[in-house]
Amino acid sequence: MSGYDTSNIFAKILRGEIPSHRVYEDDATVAFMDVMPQAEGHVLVLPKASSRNLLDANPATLPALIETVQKVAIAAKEAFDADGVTIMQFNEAPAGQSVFHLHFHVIPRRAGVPLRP
Ligand code: IU
Repeated sequence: MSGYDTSNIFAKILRGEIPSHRVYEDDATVAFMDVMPQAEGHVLVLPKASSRNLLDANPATLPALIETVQKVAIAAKEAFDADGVTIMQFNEAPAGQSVFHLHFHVIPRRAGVPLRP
């Protein structure tokens, strides 16, 4: 598979066709709560630019994206009184990607609490 399908669920969220709980937004990026959180405070960070995943992203869009990942990670760690933050990102279905608009998972972690599957 390759290419960008504009009917993916995150494209619909970005267009405002489906609601989301947005926690951050700027000109280039958006962050919203994951609907099936693997731990309390699980946030997804996306570029507004249409990229299937990291492998096909325009490199020029990446500095803003990683800056938002860092901002959200710091804020989520504080907000959820976490001990650390797991950041994950998957590329193509065999690697675990299920929604084909580039996104980073930002997951606050507490000592001794495993991720939910
Ligand atoms: P993945 O990296 O593509 O595997 O992750 C997709 C994530 O999108 C996953 O954690 C889902 O719980 C999440 N998600 C969502 O937040 N809202 C939705 O409507 C759908 C998936 I579909």
